[in-house]
Amino acid sequence: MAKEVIFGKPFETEAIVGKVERADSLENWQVTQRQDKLVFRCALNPNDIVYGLGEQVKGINKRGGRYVSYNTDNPHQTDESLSLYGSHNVLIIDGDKCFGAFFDTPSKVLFEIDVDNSGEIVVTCEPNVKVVELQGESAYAIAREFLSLIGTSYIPPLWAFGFGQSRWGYKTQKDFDSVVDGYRNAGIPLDWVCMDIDYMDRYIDFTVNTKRFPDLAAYVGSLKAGGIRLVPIIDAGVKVEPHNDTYETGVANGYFCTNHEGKPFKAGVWPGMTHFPDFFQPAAREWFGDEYRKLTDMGIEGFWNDMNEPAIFYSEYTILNGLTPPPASEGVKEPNAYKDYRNFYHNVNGERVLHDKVHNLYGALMTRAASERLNKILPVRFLLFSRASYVGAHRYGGIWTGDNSSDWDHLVRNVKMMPSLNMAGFLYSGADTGGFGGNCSRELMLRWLAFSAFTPLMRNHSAILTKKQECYRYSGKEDFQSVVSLRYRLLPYIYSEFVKAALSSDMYIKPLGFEYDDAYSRRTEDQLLVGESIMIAPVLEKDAKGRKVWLPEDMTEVRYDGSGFLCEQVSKGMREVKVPLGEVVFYIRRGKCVPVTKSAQCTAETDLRDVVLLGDGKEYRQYADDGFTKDVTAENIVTVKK
Ligand code: MIG
Repeated sequence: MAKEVIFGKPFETEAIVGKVERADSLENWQVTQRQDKLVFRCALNPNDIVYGLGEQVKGINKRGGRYVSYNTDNPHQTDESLSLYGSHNVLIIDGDKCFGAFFDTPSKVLFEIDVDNSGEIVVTCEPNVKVVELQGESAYAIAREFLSLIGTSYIPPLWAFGFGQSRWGYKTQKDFDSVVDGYRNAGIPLDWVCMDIDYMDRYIDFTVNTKRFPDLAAYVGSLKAGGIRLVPIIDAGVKVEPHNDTYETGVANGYFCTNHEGKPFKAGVWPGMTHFPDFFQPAAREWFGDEYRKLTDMGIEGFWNDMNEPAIFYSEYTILNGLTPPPASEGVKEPNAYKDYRNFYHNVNGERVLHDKVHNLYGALMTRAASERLNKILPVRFLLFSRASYVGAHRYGGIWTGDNSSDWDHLVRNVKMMPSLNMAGFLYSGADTGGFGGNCSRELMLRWLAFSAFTPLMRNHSAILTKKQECYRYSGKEDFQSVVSLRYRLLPYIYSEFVKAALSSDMYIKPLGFEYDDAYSRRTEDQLLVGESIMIAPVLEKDAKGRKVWLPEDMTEVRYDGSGFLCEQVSKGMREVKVPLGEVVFYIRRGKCVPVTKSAQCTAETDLRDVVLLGDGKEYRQYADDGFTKDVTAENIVTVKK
């Protein structure tokens, strides 16, 4: 059983919900005190692989890197980035001996993992921390133990496994109509469209700009009838403005974070000056969560929570000190927002707690606020994903990986990050397909879609002022029909594998090394296992006609070209594969099956039970329900035979 050792008085994050034994000292780590910090060290063998850290850069094996858990609005992700939007402090060391550890603290943590070939892991954090030591025979076993300790994943409705289109810059009902029509006319499937900040009245949460949407409820209804759902964004900051109902109620009840004087803290974000809801107060969570009702009352069934690190553009402090607000890019030692994280407080059971000390939990608690309330408000499952997160937030919603770029490097990072996110619990996750910043070429979009077709969250999203990247805008729509329709044909598999992983505390996307122990599989970072049957080897290079694929065993190679599945038995070993744009090649593991259904324009038209099994297995355990019911149980898993 996992053991926990308590140092000082750690903040209760509720990340761990399973049973853990209390111990006096750590088995695998040496602990020293340096000034006011604790330092944990463990030696590495040259061949050890270090897995973990969830939403972080540099690949699956974390050796040779420095990583800081401190949720950051970072629109310039590179392999040198120290912090992204989430903090997932779990490490799994895979070598002669396998062991893992979770450093449970919502304040800043520095991980130095074999930096400059130091041969050791050094973890530095505040003296108040709960360290959970994980045991198991293999890295995979340890990952599963961790998943069972942090609780069952959030499970979205079936439509959230459909394709989503998003762009910062859609403003009016007409803009949304043209997106929906664009997809429908091009015959490219689509299930949902995100509403970014411009649907609101001057960026005020829970309002709708009625000039742009004269009757949102009616509009939501008419789109839903055509199999399309709208998914509005909610930002963390609430505009300071008399008569803004959310603001008034928040102030009257003391639901906002406070400054040094005990007054509501002010920070500048999209709406201008805002207050941040104090999600650490249960009553504030209930109140804010209930605000979502203003939109669910109009038929909305999904949301994305943004800016909840929380992102800060400027504040009274930065203005007073003449600081201009640079983004959290590299080269900038410390984003200005970091200074403000030491300027406001939470009310935790009547005690004033400096935000900096609990920073990494803020976004997670926003997601929890929304999720717990939506669960009460809605009779059906909802879509919810967040930008900022901490371990445990996967019980309440999914995450997307923030502001990436239309760059091949970013596609590679997306691929490598997925298994780490799964290890940290975030099964429902994905990146902005095609890239948020920058201009996405046709080739990059097709390759990226071919990868995202396998990630639970599949959303095309881009930033304002970049080249428009809706699939129907590119030439040669057949290629886009093909790649996106693959997703719909695979829905019985993707949905089943997701639910099975959630119900059994398992990963949905895994590194090859979790199933195969040959030297090559253990080092491969550009191929992944998706569910129990599929191995993918996405094309990740510009101008590539295909790629080299490592087959750790004999498998079925499946080629999809938009019309049908071409299956071929291929042998263990290295293989050169041609993958034209518009085609997708994937592999089915030996003795396994993949159920596929007919193509559809949306999940409402998908029949999960009308399947054909591919692969050389004999049967498949399929999860199938109506896609909405909240009662997701293993009883809905049936065996489908060939
Ligand atoms: O300061 O709402 O990551 O997905 O489109 C930018 C506008 C605010 C950041 C999110 C992005 C979203 C954008 N937001």
